[in-house]
Amino acid sequence: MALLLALLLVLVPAAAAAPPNIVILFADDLGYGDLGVYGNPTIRTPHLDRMAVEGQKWTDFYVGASVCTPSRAALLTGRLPIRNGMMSAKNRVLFPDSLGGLPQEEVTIAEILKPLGYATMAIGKWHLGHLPQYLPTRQGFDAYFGIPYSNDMDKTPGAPRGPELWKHPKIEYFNVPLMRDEKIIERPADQTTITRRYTEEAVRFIRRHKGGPFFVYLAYNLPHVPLFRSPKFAGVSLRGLYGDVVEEIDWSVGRILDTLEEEGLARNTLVVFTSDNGPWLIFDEFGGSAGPLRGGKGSTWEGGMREPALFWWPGKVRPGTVHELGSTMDLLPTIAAITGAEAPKDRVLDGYDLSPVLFGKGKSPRKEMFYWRGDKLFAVRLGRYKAHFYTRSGYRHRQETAHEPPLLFDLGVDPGEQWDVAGEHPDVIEKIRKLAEEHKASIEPVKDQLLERSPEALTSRAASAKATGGLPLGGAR
Ligand SMILES: [Ca+2]
Repeated sequence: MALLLALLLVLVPAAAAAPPNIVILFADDLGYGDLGVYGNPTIRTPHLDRMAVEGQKWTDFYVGASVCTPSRAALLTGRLPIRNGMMSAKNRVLFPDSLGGLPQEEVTIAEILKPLGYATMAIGKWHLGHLPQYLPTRQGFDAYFGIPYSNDMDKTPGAPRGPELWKHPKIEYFNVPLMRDEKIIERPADQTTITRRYTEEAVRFIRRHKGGPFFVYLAYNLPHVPLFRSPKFAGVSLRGLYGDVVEEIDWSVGRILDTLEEEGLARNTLVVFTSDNGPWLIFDEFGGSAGPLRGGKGSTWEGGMREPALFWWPGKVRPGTVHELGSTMDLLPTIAAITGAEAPKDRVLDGYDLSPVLFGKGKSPRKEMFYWRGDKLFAVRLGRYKAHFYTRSGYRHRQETAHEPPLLFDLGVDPGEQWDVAGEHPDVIEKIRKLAEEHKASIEPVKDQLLERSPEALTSRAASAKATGGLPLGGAR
């Protein structure tokens, strides 16, 4: 008995100190207004709503950029993509003919967790470089299962022209590869079953590593157009095809939460859900909704970069709605703080530790948000105010509009950015101007990773753009 007690005394503190598992669920092009708990009247998301009720729902949570590649780089590194060349004036994202990717010397969340013995897996869309040296397996992930870039890329010559392409998409229109680790295992990827298969991979990985600790980064490649869902989800949503797709993602989230509970891991696992950028509005009902926010994907209006964000960790995350500022760039420092991992100290990080807010012990250290587009700082939020130095719609318009003085919106009362109050607050504008100048001075020039593309691939791409009539799916994203 004495021996048993002594053993317990040794074992109990060790168990209490075990670092938590981390699961990041990252949707693609899901808007601020697309979940039930964020006010969507027709898309049913009971599992995500449950995450919000049992955990924290953030109302002012931002991504690092309004399109895929730079936003993903920001989440995984805790840095603005302008600092590591993952944001470019010319190309907005990486393409199948791109030669660049997230530089090897960048440190990802997976890489800070590896020294602590975490099993790490990336599932889903990567979009940080498809060449071998840029794959997840070279950035701290033990395993990978997913597509290396967007689900609308690599269009085949037989793909139809015009709206037919996204209104009635077929697997064979998009020659997107599905990879396991560093090998292509299926091409074109069967996108109708892809959300289900990502889910099964995640569930299997969690079960296999239930002894912990583990880190799962599951980046769904939907609801980015073209929209696909399993037969089981066909026609289930009042919101049409887009709603079906979001409801399948919600099902997936439910499966993952259930698995954590079934395995007794819920109380030692932080689950985060958010999206990489706002809704792709040029696709009308085939894109999502930014709810009350202005603009969408591709723009620095709130609709482009403010996202749903849910944090779930029963018994640890204090349930409630949080109106403070947060960002995907804060995930790396936050995860470092709660696991004891070491965040890199030899470079500028743009993230903050949000754990005081998650645990109900303090305020968010984040007071500002920088909205970059290409190589230009378009807007800055400081507290409740946001100043736009430049504005430009997400797609279609070729030119930006410069604003002097900048447009100023009080997001506290006007999250839809409708009423310019610059005339009433010259002091606020001066403060933001100073902050913007200091911030810009901290950015050092680096190699543009999105710039280089291979000439042969460009030729076949030009042919494919011609075949699709140069419509949005063939355009620059
Ligand atoms: Ca996206």
